[in-house]
This record gives sequence, structure tokens and C-alpha cells, in this order.
Amino acid sequence: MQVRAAVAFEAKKPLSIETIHLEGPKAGEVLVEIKATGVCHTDAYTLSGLDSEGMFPCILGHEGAGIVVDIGPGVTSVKKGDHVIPLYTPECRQCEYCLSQKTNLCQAIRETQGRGVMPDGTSRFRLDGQDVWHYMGTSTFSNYTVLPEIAVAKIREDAPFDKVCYIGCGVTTGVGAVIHTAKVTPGSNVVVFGLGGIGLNVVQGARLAGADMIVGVDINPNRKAMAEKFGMTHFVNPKEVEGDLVPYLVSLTKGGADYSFECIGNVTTMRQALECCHKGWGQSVIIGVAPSGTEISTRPFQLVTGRVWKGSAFGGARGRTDVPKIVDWYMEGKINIDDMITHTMPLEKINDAFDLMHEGKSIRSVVTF
Ligand code: NAD
Ligand code: AHE
Ligand code: ZN
Repeated sequence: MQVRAAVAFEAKKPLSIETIHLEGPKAGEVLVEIKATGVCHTDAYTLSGLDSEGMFPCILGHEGAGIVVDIGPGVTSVKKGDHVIPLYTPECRQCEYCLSQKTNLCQAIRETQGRGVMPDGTSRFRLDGQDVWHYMGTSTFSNYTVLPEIAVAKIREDAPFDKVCYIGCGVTTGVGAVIHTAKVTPGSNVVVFGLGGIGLNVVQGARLAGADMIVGVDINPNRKAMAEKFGMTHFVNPKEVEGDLVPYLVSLTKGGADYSFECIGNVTTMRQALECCHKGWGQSVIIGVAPSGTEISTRPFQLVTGRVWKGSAFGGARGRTDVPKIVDWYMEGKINIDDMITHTMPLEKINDAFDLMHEGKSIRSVVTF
């Protein structure tokens, strides 16, 4: 079939809206009509050319929601008409990783996902006879996309696509990192580095978990009012701190953070996030994706004296199991998504979403089809 997609032809260049060919679902796969997709900083990261797995031309996008319109042979877990959220972290429930119950990082299709192809090793998108690569197994910057059935979460039908698409990445990543990865306990002191589309969800997750002090750290002063709405109790702009940021944060939290989260993707702030943690027990969770080739460092003494460094992908959430529950939390008013979606635009304006992000003017932009 012919589909309308935003194609990334090369790094650092604007996306181009094209009519391209999409082959239908094969065994175990589903065809999804994408109704809405968020634009995450990770899409911008890959478009910047710094992602070691970035392949061009490709169709970016990994934060979508839509409707199953066709299924391939052998598909049993979803049917035509089901509302779904595509999962860049699938949940096969059969691989060593899923069965371990120790991680959400299902590896069933990870290798082909990283090579921009479907599990059978081929791409379903073509333009002028040339392959166009899939991205993160989802490619939601297209009005139709093909996914393995293990990579879709079935959600309730009364949930609005233009809001719950954000659960496909940002909401689940932020809230999940607090609940699943760090397991923040009531009364804790939490420090959040970066108050964008992910950090604000860490803030609201920390409030949900009953944290006491929630400190937000961002160089954009406009983030203060927004983060306060989601539960931030103290704002720190590193540009306004005299001297080193780490001792400032340790003093503010009266000994250090019980939990810190890095939601920027910068190895300097990752080190600060670890070192502002409380001696003996403070845990720091890396969420931000740093450019490939960069490395983190700290004095081992930081870990010897009890601080713990962790990472979190997709908030530690098991997609098919946890995503429908997060949709329920939104529908029940337990979490706020609407106020984080600052911009909505048609596919033709998708490059504006990247500009707004780089200018620090948006939290989340959502493209509706
Ligand atoms: P964003 O652009 O919306 O937010 C980033 C925020 O960091 C902005 O508010 C910006 O002002 C702030 N910032 C930048 N440099 C700073 C500095 N030196 N000190 C303090 N604040 C600074 O991005 P986002 O969509 O929230 O994504 C954040 C990071 O999380 C990205 O690296 C993204 O790739 C990553 N991410 C990871 C996962 C995962 O599963 N691990 C999921 C989604 C996104
Ligand atoms: N290809 C990138 C990896 C980037 C990365 O870490 N991605 C996160 C999700 S970010 C969503 O916005 C993730 O899920 N990681 C686990 C995994 O298996 O990729 C790079 O830097 O090489
Ligand atoms: Zn993302």
C-alpha cells in the first residue's frame, strides 16, 4: 500500500514528507494505522547522526498510538480494530530476558531492530525501488507501520490517541524509572536533572511515589513553573549557582539525594547526578542517552561509599503488561499528560517539532494524522 511518511534521508537534514510503499504484515506481524505520535529527544539524537545505530534513509518515530487494521498469519494476541501503542521495547514473554523476571529488555527482536529491519531481515518500506529503514522497530512518523505482534500493547478504546501516544515512550520512561527501576519510597529526597519530556514525568512519578523533596535541575528557567505543576518542590538553575553544583545539591538535600535521575543525555550531568547522592545509600538512575563514543567517569570511592549507579530503558516497564495500566492511570486522572503536550501539528509540520525542542520552547510536540 501507499503510505505518507516523514523520511529522514540523511543526518542533520529536515525530514521530508513522502508517499512511499509499505508491504503488508507477514506471519506474526500486524499493520497499524498510526493516529498520533510524539517527537522524543531520542528521534532528534538519531537525526543528529550521533546514534551508532542510526541508518539513513529511515522513518523515525517511536512514541505512537493507533489501530490494528490488518494481521498476518498466526497472530493471536490482537485483532483488527484493536487500539494499540507500538513498543520499541517488546515483550515476547518467551526469551531468556523476559523469563528472568529481572529486566524489561526483551531481546527477541533487538538485533534486527538495531539494523533497521523487521525480524525476517527485510524492510517493508520502499521508495523508488530503494529500501527505507525502520527505526527502533516502530517507525511511527508514518500513517501506517508494520510491527511484530509482540511489539504492540493493546489499550482501552476510550483513550485519546493524541495524548496516550506519549505513553509509548516519555511517560512510561519517566514514571517507570521512579517506580520500577529506582523503586522510590515515600518521604525520599529526589533530584531530577533535566526537566523536559522525560524529566517532568520523573517529577510526577516521584510525587506519585510519595517523595518529600523533589529538586529539579535545568538550565532553562522556563522549566520552573511547568515542573512545579507536576510536583517539583525546589528549582536549581546551575547557571545561577555560585561554585560547584554537587555540594550545593548535597547541602540543599541535607546530606544528598536518596535518588537522582539524569534526563539530559550529558556525561557531565550524569557524574553530577551520581555525586549529589547520599553517602551510604543514594541511587542515581541514568535515563538520558549520551552520544555514542562518550563515557562516564567518577572516583570509584563514590561507589565504595555506598552510592549506586543504575540505568533505565523504557522505565523498566514490560510493554504489553504495564503500558495498558499506565493508560488506565491517565484515564483515571492519576497522572497528567495533557499539560505536557505543549504543541500539536500535522505531519507536514513535523520539522517544527524538532525546532521547538532545540529552542527549548516545547515539552512534547504531538503529530496527528
Ligand atoms: P528534552 O529536550 O525534552 O529535555 C532535556 C532537558 O534538559 C531540557 O529541559 C534542557 O533545558 C535540559 N538540559 C540540557 N542541558 C542541560 C544541562 N547541562 N544541565 C541541566 N539541564 C540541561 O529531552 P527528553 O525528551 O526529555 O529526553 C531526555 C533524554 O532522555 C534524552 O537524552 C533522550 O534521548 C533520553 N531518553 C531516554 C529514554 C530511555 O528509555 N532511557 C527514553 C526517552 C528518552
Ligand atoms: N541506538 C542508541 C541506543 C539508544 C537507547 O539507549 N535507547 C533507549 C530508548 S530511548 C527512547 O527514547 C533504549 O531502549 N535502550 C535499550 C536498547 O536496547 O536500545 C545508541 O546510543 O546506540
Ligand atoms: Zn523516546
